[in-house]
Amino acid sequence: MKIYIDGQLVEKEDAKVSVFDHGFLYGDGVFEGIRAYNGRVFKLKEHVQRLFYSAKAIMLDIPLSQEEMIRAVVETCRVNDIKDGYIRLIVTRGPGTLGLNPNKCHDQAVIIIADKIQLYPPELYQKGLEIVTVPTTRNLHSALNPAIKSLNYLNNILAKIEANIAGVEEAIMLNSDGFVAECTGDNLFIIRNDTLLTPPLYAGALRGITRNVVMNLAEESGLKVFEPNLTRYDLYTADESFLTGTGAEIIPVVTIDKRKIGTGEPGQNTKMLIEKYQALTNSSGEPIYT
Ligand code: PXG
Repeated sequence: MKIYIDGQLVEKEDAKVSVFDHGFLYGDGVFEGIRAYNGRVFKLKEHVQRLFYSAKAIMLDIPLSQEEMIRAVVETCRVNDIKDGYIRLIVTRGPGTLGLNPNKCHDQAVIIIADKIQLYPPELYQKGLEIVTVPTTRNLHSALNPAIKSLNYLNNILAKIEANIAGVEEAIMLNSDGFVAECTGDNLFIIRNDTLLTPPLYAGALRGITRNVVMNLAEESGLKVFEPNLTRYDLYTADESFLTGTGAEIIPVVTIDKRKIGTGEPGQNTKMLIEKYQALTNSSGEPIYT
């Protein structure tokens, strides 16, 4: 496997960052998780744009243009013979001193890993997920805005630990007002009648790229789409629920805090959206091989 690091494609064993890198010392950096389907990188432009927005928010200069980053991702996929894969894009503040002052860092590291995709077990998609709300609330947007996809994921990891302790795979995080924000690595949706609902971004959700695609697919399919504040009561009384994310794609949710959602089986609209999403991922994206 070849890793892109600072403009070079090097063997995995040689792809190393300094222990003084502030990405390692402080989680000072940004990242993206992207997927390739059928020889194409899905929504690459959108992911690269979000990476640059995350970087801008933390005043991190990325030493490439967005177009150069797109070309670097495609090239990294090509040399690794990726047809279906998972791409991790990382930009760190670079090596500095032990103090947290970012001005001491001058050499941002740009890393691109293009690996085989590790799919979730297919049973999860057929049976649906059981998830719970957890005590750890989502970061305040006035503190570390959840829109920034930073290397500091401890907020989400704490919630994931709480989900694991509760014996489930994923956690619903509320914000400090008690409204639903998102899950640890996925956005959350519910369906009631012919309406698709997901929390507004300011409730503390990442501007998910899958979230956006699904909202468009839903509208095209005649569902109404709204982004109101959602309470746990709204979740418990929904007809259907699912999560969206680059890794998970669209995964049905069948219980929340032990309350059955709808019939307790993946819903019809959810299944319809899964089909449409699969059709789209298999037929669009930035070509790796021309
Ligand atoms: N919320 C959070 C906190 C995320 O980290 C999403 C929502 C969904 O966003 P996208 O743009 O992917 O639809 C994410 C993305 C992993 C992994 O390894 C997690 C994500 C992406 C890729 C891999 O768990 N989360």
